[in-house]
Amino acid sequence: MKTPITVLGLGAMGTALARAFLAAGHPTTVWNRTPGRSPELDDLGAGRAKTVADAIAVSPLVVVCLLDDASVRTTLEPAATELSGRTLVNLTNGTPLQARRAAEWAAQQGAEYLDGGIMAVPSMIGGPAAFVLYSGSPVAFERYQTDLAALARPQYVGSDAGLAALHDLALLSAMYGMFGGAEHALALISTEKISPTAFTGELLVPWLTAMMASLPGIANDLEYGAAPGAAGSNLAMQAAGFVNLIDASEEHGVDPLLLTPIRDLLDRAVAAGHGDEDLGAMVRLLLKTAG
Ligand code: FVH
Repeated sequence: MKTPITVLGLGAMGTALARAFLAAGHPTTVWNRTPGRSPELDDLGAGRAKTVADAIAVSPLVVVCLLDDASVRTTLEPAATELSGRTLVNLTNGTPLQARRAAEWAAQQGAEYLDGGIMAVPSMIGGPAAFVLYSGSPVAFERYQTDLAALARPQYVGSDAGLAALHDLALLSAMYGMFGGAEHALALISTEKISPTAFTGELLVPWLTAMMASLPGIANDLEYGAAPGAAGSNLAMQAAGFVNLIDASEEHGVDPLLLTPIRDLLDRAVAAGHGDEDLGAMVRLLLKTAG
C-alpha cells in the first residue's frame, strides 16, 4: 500500500502534483478553496474532501501548494489540530523567514515540517528535468523522500527550514535575470525585420548556452578570490562596451530599463577600482550594498 497523500490547492501546480501522486499509485485526496476545480482528477481516482480538516485527516503526508504564504496560513490555521502526528510539506513559494515561521508553527501543532522549492513548471512535474529542493525535518525527508520522488528529483538542502526557499529564490533570481535579458534582446531585434523565432533558435539559445560555461568561473572567483590580472573580460572593458547597449536601445525606441541597473553597477565597480577584475567583483559589490 502506497502512502496516502493529501494535496491542498488545485491551481496549475497543485493539479500537476496530484496527478503525479495518482500516477505513482498513491491514494490521493484533494481540496481546493473553489470547489470542483480540476475535475479530471476525479476520473483519475482522487478523493475530494469538503473541508481542509477532512482532507488532512485521511493522510499522514499533507502537501500544500497555494498562491502565497498568507493563503497557506488562512487555509491551515482553522484545521491546525488535525496536523498533529502528520508531516506537512509546503511547496508554496515564499521567503526563508516565512518558511522558518511555518516550521515553528507546525512544530507547535505536533507536525513534522518540510519546506520545498519547486524547480519546474507544471508540465515538467513527473518528468526527468524537474527537481524540488527541500529543507526542514530530516526525519520527514528520510521517511517520505521516495514518495516525494513521484513529483520530481528531491534534493535536501538542510535542516534549517528556510534553506529551500533561499536556494529557490536565488535560482529564480538567475532565471528572471536571464529572461529579462532575453526580453530586451527580442524587443531590440523586433525593431527591424528579423524573425524572433529564427533569432531565438539560431542565435539566442546557443549564445546563452555557451555563456553558461563561464558561471563556475565567477563562482570560483567569489569563493577563492581571483588571481590578479587573470580576468579575460575585465570590467573596465565591459563598462565601456555596455554604453552601446543603452545607446542602441534608445536609438531604436526600446526602453533600456532592464539594462540600466547593470550599467550602474558596472560603473560603480570601475569607479571603486575593480576595473581589472571579472564579474565576481560585481557580486561582492552587491553584497556590500545589501550590508
Ligand atoms: N506554476 C508555476 O509555473 C510555478 C512553478 C514553481 C512553483 N510555483 C508556486 O506554486 C504555488 C502555486 O502555483 P500555481 O501555479 O498552482 O498557482 P495558481 O494556478 O494561480 O493557483 C493558486 C492556488 O492557490 C489557491 N488560493 C489562492 N488564494 C487563496 C486563499 N486565500 N486561500 C486558499 N486558497 C487560495 C487557489 O485557489 P482557487 O483560486 O482555485 O480557489 C489555487 O488553488 C505558488 O506559490 C507558485 O509561486 C508555481
